[in-house]
Amino acid sequence: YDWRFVVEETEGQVQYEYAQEFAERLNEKTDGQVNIDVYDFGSLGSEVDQVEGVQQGMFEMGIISPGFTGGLVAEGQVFSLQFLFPDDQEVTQEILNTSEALNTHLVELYEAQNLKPLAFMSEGAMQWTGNRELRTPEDFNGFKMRTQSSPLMLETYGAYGADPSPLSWSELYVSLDRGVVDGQENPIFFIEDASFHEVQDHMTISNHNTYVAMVTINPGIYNDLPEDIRTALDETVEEMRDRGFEIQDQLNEELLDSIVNDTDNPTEVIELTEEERAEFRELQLPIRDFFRDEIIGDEGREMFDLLLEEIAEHE
Ligand code: 6CS
Repeated sequence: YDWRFVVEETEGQVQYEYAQEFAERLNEKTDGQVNIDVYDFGSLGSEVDQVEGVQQGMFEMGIISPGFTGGLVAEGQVFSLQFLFPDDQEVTQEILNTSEALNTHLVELYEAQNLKPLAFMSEGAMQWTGNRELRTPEDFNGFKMRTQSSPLMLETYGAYGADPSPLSWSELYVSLDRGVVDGQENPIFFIEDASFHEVQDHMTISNHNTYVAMVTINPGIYNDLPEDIRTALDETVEEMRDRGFEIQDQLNEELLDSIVNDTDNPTEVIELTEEERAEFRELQLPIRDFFRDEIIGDEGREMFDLLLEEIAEHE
């Protein structure tokens, strides 16, 4: 088997490092029967093109951010709801690993669109960067916020009075530099590695959401695998759960230091207090109802209600 595994990130970033290690482990487990080439972001089109590539089987595997599938599987936008998962990243990863709502119900909704999520992984807590200080919801008034292509983000950022616009990350650095957009959200490792801090003067440690990505495979490819290969693949997915967590944890920690110590590109870093975070959280609560009542269907509601229960059990 010669597979193409496409990721939305480049060397040194979480998805790429995850995919490389996944490829090595699966190759070893199958005595060389499965050879995976990892394709980093850029050469194969936008994030949305990559989603289509996995759906069509042009790429056997891909790491996909649900934020780029908002038009395809409305329920996947659950990951754009801010302040939904616990702040503790380990607890959140535990929910992502074990949730029946996600690993059974949401997976089925994706499978109906010819994408099979094998795992949901945290790439870390998300932070805001901006060309001005972002400390209160009012600071977002009229703020041109870059988002992924998830229609629900119009609501989540609209709740702060911001003006969200979807962009591929390939265009983000230039857009921030030229003021086409005023700011963006991402985990710290990505802000540093994509050098957004060079063109943004402020970073807010808001931990307003967890960046979740899905490790996916084309369902036709998966279903046609002989049992021994499929078992090896499933085992690799299990082994990589902890590794994925470790990779993001280490990168997020190391690269925060690089942002703080980059004297050539000074960035004012502020950390929100719990009181300040509560103001944002309050404004996001009605968006959950909007998502539940207006965006998703009956199957989606079953998934979402179960997920809320699972989260409550972990809190
Ligand atoms: O902001 C984005 O769109 C990108 N952020 C991450 C952490 N990974 C890939 C994604 O395209």
